[in-house]
Amino acid sequence: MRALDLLDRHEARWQAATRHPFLEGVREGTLPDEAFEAWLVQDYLFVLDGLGFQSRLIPRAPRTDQALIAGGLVALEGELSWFEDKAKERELDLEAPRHPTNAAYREFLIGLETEPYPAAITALWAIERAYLEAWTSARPGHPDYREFVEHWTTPDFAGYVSGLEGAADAALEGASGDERERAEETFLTVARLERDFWEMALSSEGGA
Ligand code: HMH
Repeated sequence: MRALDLLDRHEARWQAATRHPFLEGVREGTLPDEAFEAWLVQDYLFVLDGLGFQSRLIPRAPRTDQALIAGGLVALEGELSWFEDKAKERELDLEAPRHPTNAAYREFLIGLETEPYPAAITALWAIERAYLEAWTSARPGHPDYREFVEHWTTPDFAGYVSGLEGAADAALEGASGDERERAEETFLTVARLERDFWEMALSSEGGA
């Protein structure tokens, strides 16, 4: 099994994770402000949680993957500053509580610590690939949101996602049947949580 096989096998669920009315709203400029603001605040908190997950993954990754994951970690830290700037421009408070959907995603990330490495790296690949595809579907993006679309569709980011795919493929290649099953399970959980994340944002009514 290779990472890309998971996309084929679970095409409908992957579509639901990466195509969403939220993203159409970003493309067309029809998104309610509250939805975008709720997404922005919650995604900042998600990236903070991602920083924890990714830093815990480095010591147990094979040597060949450590530079890739550490590079991703540094990019996430920079992304937090970027989110802080974007929140300031919109006068948003980033010290909000996590929405239950985001709290569930956080628990999943924490749980990945006890999953076999092939499952954890497959999850990381799926998380990043989901954003690459989702924001690509919103291209070029309404001018109000264009910088967000550009942020997750750069060649650099696409290159990072390819690197993660290679790491996931290598880990799956050497994985046991049980480990592959765990990887498929974490992939499906990422797909569900990504879809829920868009739903969360779109159903937010003010006071994000
Ligand atoms: C919900 N999924 C979500 N937020 C993100 N920032 C990414 C993936 C990409 O890191």
